[in-house]
Amino acid sequence: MPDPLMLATWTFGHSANAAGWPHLVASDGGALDAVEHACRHAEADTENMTVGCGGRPDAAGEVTLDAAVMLSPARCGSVGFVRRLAHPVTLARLVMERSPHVLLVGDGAERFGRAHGQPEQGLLTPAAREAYDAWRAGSAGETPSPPEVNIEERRASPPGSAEPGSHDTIGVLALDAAGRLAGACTSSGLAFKHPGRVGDSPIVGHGLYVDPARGAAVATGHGELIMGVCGTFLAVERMGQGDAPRQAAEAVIRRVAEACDLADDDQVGLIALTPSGVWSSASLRPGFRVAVRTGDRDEMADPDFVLLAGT
Ligand code: SD4
Repeated sequence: MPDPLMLATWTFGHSANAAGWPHLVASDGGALDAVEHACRHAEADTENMTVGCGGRPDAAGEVTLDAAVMLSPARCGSVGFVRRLAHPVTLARLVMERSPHVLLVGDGAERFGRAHGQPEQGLLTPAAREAYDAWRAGSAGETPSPPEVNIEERRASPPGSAEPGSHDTIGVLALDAAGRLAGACTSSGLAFKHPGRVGDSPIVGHGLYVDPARGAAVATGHGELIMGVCGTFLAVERMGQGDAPRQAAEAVIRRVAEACDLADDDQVGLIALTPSGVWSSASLRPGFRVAVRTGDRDEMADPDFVLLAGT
C-alpha cells in the first residue's frame, strides 16, 4: 500500500494541501475528495487573484473560471468560462459524476451547476476591480481593445510570472492509501485575457491528466504553451513508456521551449507522479514551487529541473 501523498502547485498549495489532507486520510475519503477540497480552499481565498472568487477579470472586466478533475481517461470532468459560480472544481466533479459529458462551458455549465445545487455568486472583488482599473488606465489612456491589449498584457505581467512567491493557478495531485490517484486544477486563467479565452486547465491532457496505469501530471503557467504540446498527456505517456517522473517532466519543458517562441516572462511548471508515489517537477524558469504533503513531510520544494535557470 502506498503512503498517502499530496502535491500542489505554488506556495499557496501549502494551505490547499492542509485543507485536502484530512479528506485524503479519512476512512470515508480518498484522493478525489482531497484534490477537490484543496482546490475549493484556493477558490474560496479571495486574496488569491488567480483562482476562484477574487481572480483577476478578463479584458472586458469579467471574471471567468476554468477547472478540471480527473481519475482516469474514462472518469474526468471539466468546466470552462464559468462566470457566476465560485467553485468550478466542484462543478467539474459534478460533470464527471452526474453527466455523460467531459466538458461543459459558459451558461450551460452554470445551468448544470445550479440544477445540482451550486449557488450563484458574483466573482469580481473590489481588489480585482481595482487591478482591472489600473490595467485599463495603463493602456495608453485609451479604451483598450481587448484582443490587442490582451496580447500586450500577456507579455507585460502574466499570472505565470517567474517571480518567486507569485500566486498562480492551483493544480493538485493526490495518491491515497488505497493506491488511487486523482488530480484537479482550477484557475481564473490569464489576467485580462481576451473575453472568451479558455486556457489549458479544463482541457484533459493539457493542464491535467491522470491515468491509473501510467501516472498523473498537472501543469501551470502560460496555458497557450502547455496546450501546444499537450503537456500533461505527454508527461504521463512518457512515464507509461518507462520514463522516471524527472525525465518526463523535463521532456515536457524541453518540448515547450523547442516548439514555442518564448517571451522573457513565459513560465511553465509541471508536476509528474507515478502510480506508486514517485514524483518530480520541472519548470521553464525559476520561481515555480511545489507544496508537498505526506504523513511526515509538509513543506515547499523547488523543481528538480529548471531549463532556463539563469533567467
Ligand atoms: C491558464 N494555465 O489559464 C492557466 C494559468 C496558470 O500559471 O496556470 N498560470 O493559462
